[in-house]
Amino acid sequence: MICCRQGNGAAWGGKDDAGRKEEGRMSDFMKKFSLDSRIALITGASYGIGFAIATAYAEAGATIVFNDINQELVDQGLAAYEEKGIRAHGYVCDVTDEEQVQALVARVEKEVGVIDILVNNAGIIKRIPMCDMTAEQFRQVIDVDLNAPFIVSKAVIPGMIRKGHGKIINICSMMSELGRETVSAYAAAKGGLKMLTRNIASEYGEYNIQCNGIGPGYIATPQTAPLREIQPDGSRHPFDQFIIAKTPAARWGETADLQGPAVFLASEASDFVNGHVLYVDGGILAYIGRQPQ
Ligand code: NAP
Ligand code: GCO
Repeated sequence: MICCRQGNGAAWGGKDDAGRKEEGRMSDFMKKFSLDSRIALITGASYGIGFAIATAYAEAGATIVFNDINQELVDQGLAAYEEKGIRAHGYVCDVTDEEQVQALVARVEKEVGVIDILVNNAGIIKRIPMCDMTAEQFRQVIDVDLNAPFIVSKAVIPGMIRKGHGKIINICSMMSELGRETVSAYAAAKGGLKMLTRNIASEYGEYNIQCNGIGPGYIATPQTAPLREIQPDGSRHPFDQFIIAKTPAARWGETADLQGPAVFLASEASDFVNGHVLYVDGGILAYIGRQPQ
């Protein structure tokens, strides 16, 4: 089978030995981006970014396993996946509870199979001025956004080692690099998550496990809805306008913007990418910001 690089993109489709393009066949090169026969656990994926990543993984051939914090959300998620023609496996599990996580992974390995891909997506944020924040509130954010990725990664790595490969993707943030008012706990957690990503990459790379991060910019999900509320006078939220000015793409991200990067980092195409945080931010981190008109 010949794979040639022509301007018409023929390199992406297979050609038979007679040089005829075989319609619909995926070239050997493109198979590197396939997730066929892979089992992917995406935490907190009943909706939002996790749901979008999971649907992309299903499209790429993976079996989808997700958890959420209560049965109602899991059922909501199962229905949402079914609406997209995806038969997902949903489980109730609080990712901050090590016993629940260990039990979840054992049950998934028994009912579905050993996990090949983990996306540590579940997360919370509390927007409170630091000096008004209680230590308990700070701890709650660290618990979900940093301790939980440690707990879940620790639970799935042994299976990945047995299998001889694994992909761990931590959902970081602009706050892995930048601070801002009222998000001290979240920034501390996401900064720590960047370094946990690098450490997992360092410690388990020899087992053919790659651990990378995705750093979304400002994405339109329930988590950022308060920052985009239309004001009583019908104007856009000041923060909404601020983000538009800080983003070269001059728009909020959509969860769909994260799907391609997430598939890449979960596929064999990224087997030599390890310990990297891929920022999917429309250029925010590169940009000083649009000057006021
Ligand atoms: P979201 O809409 O708030 O969804 C977060 C999901 O995590 C929800 O399903 C939530 O369930 C679940 N979750 C929270 N705590 C949990 C726990 N202890 N155990 C299990 N599940 C739990 O957030 P999102 O915007 O999709 O964000 C997803 C991830 O991307 C988060 O890590 C967030 O920090 C990160 N991120 C978001 C943005 C953005 O602009 N949206 C940008 C950068 C990074 P509940 O409904 O019960 O809370
Ligand atoms: C905030 C936002 C951000 C985004 C995201 C940016 O209040 O600043 O919620 O933290 O969620 O993390 O990458």
